[in-house]
Amino acid sequence: MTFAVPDILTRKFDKRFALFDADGDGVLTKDDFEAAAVRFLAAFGVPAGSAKGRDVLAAYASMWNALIHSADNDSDGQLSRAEFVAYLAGDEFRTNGYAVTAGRIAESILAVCDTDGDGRISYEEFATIPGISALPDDERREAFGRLDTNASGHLELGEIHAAQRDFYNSTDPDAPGNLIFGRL
Ligand SMILES: [Ca+2]
Ligand SMILES: [Ca+2]
Ligand SMILES: [Ca+2]
Repeated sequence: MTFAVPDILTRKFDKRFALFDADGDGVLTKDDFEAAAVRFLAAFGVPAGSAKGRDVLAAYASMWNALIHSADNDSDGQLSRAEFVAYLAGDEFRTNGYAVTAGRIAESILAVCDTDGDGRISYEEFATIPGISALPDDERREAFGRLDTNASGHLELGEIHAAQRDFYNSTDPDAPGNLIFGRL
């Protein structure tokens, strides 16, 4: 399969790849996804064995299983950057893959990040997310402000889904969700 992946998508998927590649060895493995889930839970003090913790671990495991099943073109049990980018840019992910992978993660993430239980994500809750916590404050505030499309001062579930969908699907360079992991 050869097709040109739009540059904007390549930049976003490269960024996502680097965030998933917990041990930085340039390939994604099952261990990277487990480590990402564990790191995320630890940032919010959620035990891995709790109901919320198990949901998050299951969501990351499900994303890994979908990726390795669909994207591992050379069947070596791990994902190269090229395999990862080609799958995320391809038709299968865009039509079916998103809901069961990134979409599911969005829902379990809200459950964990919403530490005060008001059903939405405050800036402080947002700033605790690994990957986002490492951004400079001005970049993080810009991202939060753009993602809060109804200017309520919080991110609601609809905004989180929209942000994730923008990030994975949109080729619009000004889509707010492009900034979910910081500037491109
Ligand atoms: Ca592979
Ligand atoms: Ca909250
Ligand atoms: Ca909002």
